[in-house]
Amino acid sequence: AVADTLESRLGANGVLPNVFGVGGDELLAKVRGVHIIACGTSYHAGMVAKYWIEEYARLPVAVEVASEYRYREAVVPESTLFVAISQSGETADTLAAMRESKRRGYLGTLAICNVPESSVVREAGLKLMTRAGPEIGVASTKAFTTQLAALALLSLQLARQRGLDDARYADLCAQLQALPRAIERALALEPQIVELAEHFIPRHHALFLGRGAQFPVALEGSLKLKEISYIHAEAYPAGELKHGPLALVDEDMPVVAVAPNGPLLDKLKSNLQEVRARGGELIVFADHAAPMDGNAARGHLLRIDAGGEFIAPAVFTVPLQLLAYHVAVLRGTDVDQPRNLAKSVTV
Ligand code: F1P
Repeated sequence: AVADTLESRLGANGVLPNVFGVGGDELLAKVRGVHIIACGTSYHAGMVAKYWIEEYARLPVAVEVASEYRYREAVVPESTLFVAISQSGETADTLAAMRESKRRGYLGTLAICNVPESSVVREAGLKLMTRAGPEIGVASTKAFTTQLAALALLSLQLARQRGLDDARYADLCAQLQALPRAIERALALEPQIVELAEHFIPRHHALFLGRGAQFPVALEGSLKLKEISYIHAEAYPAGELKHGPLALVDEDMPVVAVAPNGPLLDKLKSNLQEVRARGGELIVFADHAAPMDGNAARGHLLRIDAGGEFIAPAVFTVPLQLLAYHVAVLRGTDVDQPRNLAKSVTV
């Protein structure tokens, strides 16, 4: 699904022309800021994009849940792009936020969506379709990774137009080209993840930690666990632990940490040390190149070849989705039809 979403949009020299529709490139060149609005899993995808667009395009980005956005008087600076992300394109809150945005003086509206004939797509000026195919289960999975692929294309296009240097742009494009293969490598970790899932069976709570662009990935991992296994899960930026959630940590609390390689790794390792000191059971998903010394590696350590810092959030999502899936299977819940949830919330 991710390969399909990138296909015919990313060439050897970067993002191809008119990926966002006719006139899209010209409109994006005028953008001076971005507001992203979505619900649930789609909201988490938007949160990842904030890190990408701010880092690579140096444009200010605000991300908000659609159910709040439309009830407050958001300030819209000049030349701001409104981006609605929705798998179904029929989520009532997202649609209502989009209609409200028309009153608020945006430069334009971009829909990132999986259903071409949906209301969100019909009402947007620019569109970028994800090509996830039909989602069978209620909980979004490939919708999320394809949204990340689409948002990565948007980030690259904005970055290029805002003067990102050639070498960096080429490196980011090469990482994105390699994303489908990196996801396949992550899927191959399934046997190890089945074993990890057993640690959650006698448990009622779990904590997920991430830093930087991996914080929204931790949020998404905890949402998947909640949605399909009914285990209470919370996600925090790892540096927030000491500001409250550390009080929850004891030997009954599995703590899942996403530890990619990069400048935040050392910070994360000291956060993990705080968990370990309180007897928490650590399950660490770490980039294969991330140095995890003896102490940092204590607990359960699973190595992942993320294929680069840019695409790492999309790659690390996969083992977290598999973990939620296998915990749910072991607990005997209905993975495709979780209680109380609907695929598309149209009211
Ligand atoms: C938003 C969403 C999904 C979630 C569930 C309920 O849907 O929150 O992320 O998995 O299905 O709706 P959408 O706007 O992305 O279709």
